[in-house]
Amino acid sequence: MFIILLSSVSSAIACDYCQKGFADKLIENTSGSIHEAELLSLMRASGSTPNASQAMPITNTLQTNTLQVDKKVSKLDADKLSEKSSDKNLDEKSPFLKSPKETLPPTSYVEPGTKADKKITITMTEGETFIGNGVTYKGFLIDGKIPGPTLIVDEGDVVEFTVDNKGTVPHGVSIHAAYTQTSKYFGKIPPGEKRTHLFRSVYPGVYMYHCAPGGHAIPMHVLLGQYGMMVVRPKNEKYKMEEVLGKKPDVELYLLQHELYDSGKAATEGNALYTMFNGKLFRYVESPVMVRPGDFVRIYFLNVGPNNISTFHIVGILWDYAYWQGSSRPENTFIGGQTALAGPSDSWILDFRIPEDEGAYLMLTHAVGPASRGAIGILKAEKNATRTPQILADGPSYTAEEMKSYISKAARRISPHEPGSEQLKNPWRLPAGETKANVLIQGNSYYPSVIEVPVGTTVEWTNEDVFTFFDGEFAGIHNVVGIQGPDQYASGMLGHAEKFSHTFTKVGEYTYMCTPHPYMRGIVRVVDKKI
Ligand SMILES: [Cu+2]
Repeated sequence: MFIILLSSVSSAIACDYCQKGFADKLIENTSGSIHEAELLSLMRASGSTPNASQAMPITNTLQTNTLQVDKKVSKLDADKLSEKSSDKNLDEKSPFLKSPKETLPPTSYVEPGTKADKKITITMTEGETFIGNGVTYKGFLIDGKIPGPTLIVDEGDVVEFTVDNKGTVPHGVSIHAAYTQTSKYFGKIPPGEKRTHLFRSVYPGVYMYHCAPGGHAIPMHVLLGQYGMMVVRPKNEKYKMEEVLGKKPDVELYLLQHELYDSGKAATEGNALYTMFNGKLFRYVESPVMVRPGDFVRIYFLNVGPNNISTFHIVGILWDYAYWQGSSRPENTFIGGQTALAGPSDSWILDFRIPEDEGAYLMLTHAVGPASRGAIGILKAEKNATRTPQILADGPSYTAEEMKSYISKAARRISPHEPGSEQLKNPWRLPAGETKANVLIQGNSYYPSVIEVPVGTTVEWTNEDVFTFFDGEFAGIHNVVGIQGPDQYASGMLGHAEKFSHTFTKVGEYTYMCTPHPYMRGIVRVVDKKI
């Protein structure tokens, strides 16, 4: 039965699980685990073109409840809320609405068919980009870059948001600026399909958006680089600094801090290999942000993480005003301060002046480890500087020709879910005297992803992914299927803590993959004992 499975796998690696025949053949190769049963039922339900509404055999009752709440809230609009808030009875009952003047905005829910003020489309793919210092990174991209595009809308805008999945695995989106359900519309978009949904921008601020194909795949696609910044600008209210100075900023810098990892194990454990601003190591050291003494500078700061905190600081600058989460409300405005503390997905708007003398101001996270791994930039003050008034948080994008050149010259090619170029700790070699090697399946990758063992060694794979709930790119369930090498082998589907082992009796290089997650690859290099 392994041979039947293997012939199916090697014929079409890109999206095997989309093929109905593949799911049927998988049934012949069962381990009998509960996880495998879940995966098989998911495959049967989704067929070759799964979508969010039909592919939900792992039921989430919470989502059903939320839908009911949505409907109730949708009946409220700003005027009705305003009337209610001036109602004396409500004031007495509510712990929040103490002032008759206090109102709440509507939520982001809008009826289908509402006319949009802004239209946004983002495109999801898997691919490789250049992150500086001679390093390329192969992960998941939005509009061909990491981070994805900076999305800017105004308070009150009805936004028509479209996600176009041009990749080979399911993608989706979670929009933190939306105060309503988005997961059920954008939760799991099959390869080659698009989804569109409307929402209203209600609270001004600086927000994260990220890929969210459901369940275990949400953290995985975030760890792999699919995220970006979305800004909602206030409509009537002004940020305090604009009131005080009577002008708009001279320079606006949208600054997104994020980290990248060399393996799924490192990613799920938070051991970042690189940390950077806007997609490139030391991007604004190489090309400083130019300002003039006396300028009013605004930084839209978002720490995406996805694991580490940031204490953003500029050497020689104090914030005149810092606005929590980018909110323009006076209650969320702080005066003075040396750092902006931001956990993953936290944000600030930071307003300050450039002092009178010329010079360089270092921008960094004062968590010094991450800073030394790439999260440092320079604001350079010169009297006659040529300024760029608005610098967005988009990662750099490259032409196919440029990428070809970067790849050919790369000192290192990082890929958290496959070997890539020879990695930092790889190939891992079996210590002398040992006859068994262990490979972990963690964070949608094999670790170590390349191992070198003497002929006759038994390799045991253990699935260390824990998150097997909810629908979405087949959760944290994995397998091991040989696709190249002198010998053939394939495991059943492995749930959390389940194992598979195979003894390698022939010298050679063996490449294997995970069929539910076809981008996951590993290598076993079997060498003669005498070598
Ligand atoms: Cu994705």
